[in-house]
Amino acid sequence: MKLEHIGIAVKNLETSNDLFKTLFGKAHYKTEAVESEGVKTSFFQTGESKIELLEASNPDSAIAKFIEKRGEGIHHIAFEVEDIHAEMQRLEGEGFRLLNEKPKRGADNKLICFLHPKSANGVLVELCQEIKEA
Ligand code: CMX
Repeated sequence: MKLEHIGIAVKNLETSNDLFKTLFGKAHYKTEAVESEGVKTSFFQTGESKIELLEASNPDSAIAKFIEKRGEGIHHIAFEVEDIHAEMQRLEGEGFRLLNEKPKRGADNKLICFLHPKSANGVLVELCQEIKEA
């Protein structure tokens, strides 16, 4: 598995885009709203991996709940896999708790699946596989 990105929950995407632009010395390369997850996101390229900033776009979203409970900060780490279906089956067989039965469509042209942090030493893990259009 390759570290694809680290997701960081933020209160205000615009303000944080400026902050991380200053940190990295370059701007984010895209923003994207994922309605199904209730988030607005932006992506920065950092070497081979990325940083994804996440702002809640509705009060019931996972990001809104996370910020309310724990404040801003690292929300998840995402690993790129070749075959997400096979990895989901393998990891479920190893005792990890999958948060979705089937891969769903996430930001940045990916099929994604989350593993519950309680089954991964307190870390919310995302598996992702690039969607290759036929
Ligand atoms: N990292 C580590 N621990 C987390 C966490 C996170 N991101 N989010 C919640 N937790 C902890 C909670 O603090 C809680 O711990 P305690 O019981 O010790 O207090 C525990 O996990 C369980 O929390 P919960 O109240 O049962 O569940 P929540 O309603 O907070 O949901 C989670 C947590 C992970 C199941 C839910 O956020 C989820 O399904 N996430 C997957 C989807 C997602 O995160 N989408 C947003 C990103 C989308 C994108 O990248 O595009």
